[in-house]
Amino acid sequence: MANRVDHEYDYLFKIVLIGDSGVGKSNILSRFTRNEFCLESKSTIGVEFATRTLQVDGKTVKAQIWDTAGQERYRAITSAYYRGAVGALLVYDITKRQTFDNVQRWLRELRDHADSNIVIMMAGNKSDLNHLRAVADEDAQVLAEKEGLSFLETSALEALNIEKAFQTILTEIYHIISKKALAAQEAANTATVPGQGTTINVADTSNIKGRACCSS
Ligand SMILES: Nc1nc2c(ncn2[C@@H]2O[C@H](COP(=O)(O)OP(=O)(O)OP(=O)(O)O)[C@@H](O)[C@H]2O)c(=O)[nH]1
Ligand SMILES: [Mg+2]
Repeated sequence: MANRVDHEYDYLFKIVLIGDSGVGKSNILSRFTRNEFCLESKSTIGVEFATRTLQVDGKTVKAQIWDTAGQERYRAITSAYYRGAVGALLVYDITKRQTFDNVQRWLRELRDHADSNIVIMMAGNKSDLNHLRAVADEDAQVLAEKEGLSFLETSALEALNIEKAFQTILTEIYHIISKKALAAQEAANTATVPGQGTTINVADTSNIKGRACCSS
């Protein structure tokens, strides 16, 4: 319809994929957005993004997921990549210890470039390769707890926990956003002097609906 003005979604959330080269970021993205997996995928060059719309707590949420190369020399300008992101999926490969050791480096990068309220989920990918495991599930649990991250082991190949990882991030973001809107509404209500004039609701959540949502 030409004159249709309403959006097809209630919220648009930008999520970034980060982690070392080869951990499976691009395959996690293609599994989640197109239900595709490629055994011989090439390293990402520059930035790509894909979207998927899904239901979160009864709201229609469009997830816009950004993907770039883990390798420094192929990466796009960092600040632009993180700008406006409200969630991050930090991926390591359970068969490569180095990619787990580098999680701290990626957390530092998030701290330097992303919003301080960004929701972070750590994903130990390639859980189908359990026989080649180099990172114990418990080690990751400990790190996740210490750093205050959510954590799941995933397999893009077997489509294991991919949905759950994104659902968890999106739900957490949505809860933060709706709590903020509620707090703003309460503040606006208490600021009104009783019996004088009309209460104007300045916390109308329609302001954030259908727009890239920034958590600041
Ligand atoms: N067994 C297994 N292999 C996987 C899985 N996910 C990705 N791979 C493989 O790991 C390799 C690298 O995957 P990519 O998705 O290209 O990795 P990436 O993190 O995007 O790498 P860069 O773009 O270089 O940063 C490919 O050969 C994939 O087929 C998984 O869950 N299980
Ligand atoms: Mg890639």
